[in-house]
Amino acid sequence: MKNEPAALGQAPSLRTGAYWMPFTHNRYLKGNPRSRVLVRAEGAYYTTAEGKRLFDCLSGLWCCPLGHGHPKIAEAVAKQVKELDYSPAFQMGHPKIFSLAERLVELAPPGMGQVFFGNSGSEAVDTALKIAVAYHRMKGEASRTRLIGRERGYHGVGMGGISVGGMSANRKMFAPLILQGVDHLPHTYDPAQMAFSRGQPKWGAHLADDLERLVALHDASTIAAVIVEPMQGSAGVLVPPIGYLERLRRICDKHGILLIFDEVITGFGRLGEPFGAQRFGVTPDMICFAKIVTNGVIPMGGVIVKPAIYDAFMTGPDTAVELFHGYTYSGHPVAAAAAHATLDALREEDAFKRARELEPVLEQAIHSLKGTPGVADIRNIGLAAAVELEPLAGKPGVRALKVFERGVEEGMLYRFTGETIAVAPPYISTRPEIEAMVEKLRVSIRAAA
Ligand code: PXG
Repeated sequence: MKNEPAALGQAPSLRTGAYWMPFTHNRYLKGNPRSRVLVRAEGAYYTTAEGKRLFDCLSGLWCCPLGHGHPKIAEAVAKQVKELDYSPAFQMGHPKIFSLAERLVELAPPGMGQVFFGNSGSEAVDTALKIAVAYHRMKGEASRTRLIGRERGYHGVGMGGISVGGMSANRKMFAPLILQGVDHLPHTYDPAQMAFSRGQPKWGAHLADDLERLVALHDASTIAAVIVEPMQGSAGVLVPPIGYLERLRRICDKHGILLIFDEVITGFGRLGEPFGAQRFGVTPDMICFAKIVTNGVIPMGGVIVKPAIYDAFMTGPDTAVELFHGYTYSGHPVAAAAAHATLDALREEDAFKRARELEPVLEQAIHSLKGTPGVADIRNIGLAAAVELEPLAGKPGVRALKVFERGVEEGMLYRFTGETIAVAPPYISTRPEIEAMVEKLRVSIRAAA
């Protein structure tokens, strides 16, 4: 945990004005940027422009669980750039993307068949929504156009994603752009019933029955798909109640509605299994993925679909394009090489098992924060946890910001949004590192009172 000499000569004089930073308080950060500028990363640690080492408590933004600078991935990327740096995505392919699709299908729960590639979680979600609507049309049910999301859901920032998403801050500014014909299930979080739950809350499976209410309201013949995150990540680790996802699956089956799991965060071991689908024992019709598929090194996302969905499009003359959708960088060779190396490393390092082993360590440590002044709730599952803070009077969000800033002083890069602090440490973390992450969080919360 030794800090390195300041600046490393890489950010000598920083001009910040031209960069409009995403999901960031630009003015506040630019007032004192240096502690927020990262210049290096290695393993589970970042180094700031001030030379401070920070433990990577959220694995980047949930995407780098194998640690930074992974030699296998770095090597695969470098080799691919020299061998085949780009290959046209339309009407052409390259060997690594065909074999990657096959590997992803194998990793997914039984019954999935094909993979459509994009470059991010947002693209994965918009792709899945488009496939859902087009699928019903191909099947002769063109009236099935309605999409059902969930309150507090986060499905990226595309027009489709914000429409099915359920976070008002991400929607209200863009209200005229929100898709028509979208409805939402209630979220499953009720602190009166489940505060300080460990893993899945016992209460709340019945909330899935709200889908029956929406079917009665709109009629099944108008509904294309339901999209949910198996575990709501961005909303602050909201864990599905026991039996909830099973019930959603049953209701979707009963009414011919496609079930989409947005596994952009829960995919590739975050919950100790390849996907949340396996962790919860529920197989959706489509799985959106991104992030960990390349350990965050090169952008990649996509959708894994059941063969029945793919097959529905494979009609008409075989010289006709079947789906009018795709991106210049769909199945990018360098991303594909990074993904192969990531899947190799996940297997060789027995990473899903490692995540499972660390789950109780994180659970025990994080719940020890119960009783710390200012802590309103603690939730965890897999190698992910969130601490909900009581807002400081008249200053929404400021307590979490203060915890974050103190965390940086303590050598920890926590993720703060609203009143929550989220952690999802790398799978390569050690037990002492996870315990230290939580101890420093205790110190930081106390200091932010
Ligand atoms: N779906 C889900 C479930 C996500 O969590 C996206 C889609 C969008 O992915 P892209 O690659 O387009 O950003 C996400 C992204 C956080 C945090 O701190 C979460 C995300 C991104 C950045 C920060 O919780 N999730």
